[in-house]
Amino acid sequence: MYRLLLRLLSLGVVWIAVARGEDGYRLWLRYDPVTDEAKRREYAAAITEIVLPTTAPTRAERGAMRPAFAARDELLAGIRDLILLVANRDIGLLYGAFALLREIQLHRSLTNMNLVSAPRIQRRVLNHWDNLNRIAERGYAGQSLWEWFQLPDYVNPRYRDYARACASIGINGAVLNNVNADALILTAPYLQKVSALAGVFRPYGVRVYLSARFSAPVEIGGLKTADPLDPAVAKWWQDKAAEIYRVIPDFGGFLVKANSEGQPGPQSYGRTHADGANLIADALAPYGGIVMWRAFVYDDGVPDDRAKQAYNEFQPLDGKFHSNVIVQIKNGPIDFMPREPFHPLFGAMPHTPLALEVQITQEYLGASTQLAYLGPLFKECMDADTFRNGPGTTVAKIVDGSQDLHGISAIAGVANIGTDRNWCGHPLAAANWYVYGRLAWDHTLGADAIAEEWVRQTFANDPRVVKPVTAMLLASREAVVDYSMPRGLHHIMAEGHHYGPGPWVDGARRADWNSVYYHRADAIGLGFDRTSKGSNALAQYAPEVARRWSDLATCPDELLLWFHHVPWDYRMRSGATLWDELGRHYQSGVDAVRSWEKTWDVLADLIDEERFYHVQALLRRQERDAREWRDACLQYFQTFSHLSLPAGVEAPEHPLDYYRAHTLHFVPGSSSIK
Ligand code: BDP
Repeated sequence: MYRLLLRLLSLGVVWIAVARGEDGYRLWLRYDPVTDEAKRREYAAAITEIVLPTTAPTRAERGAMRPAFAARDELLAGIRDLILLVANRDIGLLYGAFALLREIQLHRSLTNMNLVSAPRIQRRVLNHWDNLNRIAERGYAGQSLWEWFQLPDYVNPRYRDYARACASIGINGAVLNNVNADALILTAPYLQKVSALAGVFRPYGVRVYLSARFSAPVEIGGLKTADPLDPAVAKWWQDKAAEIYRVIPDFGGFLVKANSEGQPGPQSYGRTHADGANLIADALAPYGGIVMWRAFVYDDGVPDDRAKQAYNEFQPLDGKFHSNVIVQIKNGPIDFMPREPFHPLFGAMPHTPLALEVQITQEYLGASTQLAYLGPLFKECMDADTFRNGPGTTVAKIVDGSQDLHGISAIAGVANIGTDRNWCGHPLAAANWYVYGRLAWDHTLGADAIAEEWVRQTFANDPRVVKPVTAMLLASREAVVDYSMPRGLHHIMAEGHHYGPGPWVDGARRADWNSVYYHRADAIGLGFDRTSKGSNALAQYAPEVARRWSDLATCPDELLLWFHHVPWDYRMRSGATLWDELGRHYQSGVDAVRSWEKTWDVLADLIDEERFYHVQALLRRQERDAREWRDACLQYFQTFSHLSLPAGVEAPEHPLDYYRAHTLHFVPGSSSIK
């Protein structure tokens, strides 16, 4: 049986704790010396010896070892007190080692420890929206980590630290390039570069995947067509797969964005998404690779509610995908808004494995300039009940495969990582990378417990730090919703870069790129009617869900304006009118940020100077940004409601015209040159 006591050193897990400034580089893996004397003694007693695996597990033992790892404090043969780390695969030992290190960093007792754990979702993947020119689309933490020009000659040691951080929270896959893909990544020189990265990641159990451009056979293959039913096209993908697996034997597969926002796809040839996905999946099948085919589509030609379009295109294809295709669906039906209802496709494709895609990078939640801990957002979707097979058919159960027992399961998080020294830009934004990984491993964990874990490991175990910082994290997502898009409002941000308010946006080329399309403010009220009297998007949900959300009396307040066009004087559950309640939410979002500024200031002596100052400055900026959202949106909506600002809402700093004219330049994450 594989047994070991802290094979950590041989796995290269332990970072030597060198005294240096706290610049955030070490993330949650700081491994600072334990200073508490009693704890030191206990750990020293527990961790004394390294026992390497000697014999392979017997079949019976393997059968008993379903979990990825187990760590136990045990009296072995009555002689020695040992911590045993047991796993059914080598990588499980690494996961177990990291779990043990987490326990130590959290200052938990190792006596009588009995940790047993297994991932619920098989493929726990980061999606890097990184372009080959190193601009990361919607990336707010510097450039792309991948130095394509220098690879494969120079392999930056940072890649290893990236892989370690991923492995420490169970992430086991990385799509290296943007979903708006450049076919160049599939050419031989780039595959050499990808292979070098794969070589660094391999010991950490992180497999590489690539975004494939559907028209690659034309662009780099010299074919006249990329028609999925053309035999020459099929042959091209087969040859390409063979070439890839020659250099990257454990290649994970392809992620494909097709017929969406101008990307090529099978529909360009009159074929379906299934035809396209199956073509590529068949090429990968002999090697065990998979295709993650995105359902993020909305068609300019169909004058229907954008929230309905993915369902319209994909639901009829249920059961038509080959077994190594997984359909990757964003958490909500529009686009990573601060709050969305769960995507209706999760409850509508029982014969197809479905992956959940969440956005770790904060495209619509203040980029890496504002604090927004996304654990509660991820959990909201995972725990949502689709009612597909009666109550309890949650999105998480569909995604982890326990509901339908598909062969593959996957989850994808759009990464927020870049070349910034602290990896994620905002010193508190790495919490989102962390919570994504932890929930991908086990979605039953609480967003609150994970936030606390992260704070303890990233800052300190001192309760004077842990309590207030955890509380800030936990309140942050809702505060961002409040000051930007409360009560179900969505897609009212500035155009292009998406930073800050833009409820007035109405000149974009496509109707559904305009804010006015989504909020529908008029003299009567506010909100998008998606009931049977409106777009009827609600019909895409199970009857239990549709009934609840269709009825104003049972629709949750926080989704009200997503599903209903509501009069300004409508009485909300609170007793306030819609207009007054809207005002209160905008104000309370601002107030929340102000309260964090105070909380943070108290921590001056408890947090290192570098990170203290950085967060302090960003909170100041966030307060200003929150006020801008409030003042811009309320004054804009006031032009429809003709009501005075609700009591308790501060007077705006500037008139509406000021905000409409306020232009930001060079916003990170945006490819625009202005
Ligand atoms: C939107 C982003 C855009 C992405 C697109 C996608 O604005 O940059 O390309 O999603 O997910 O949120 O494909």
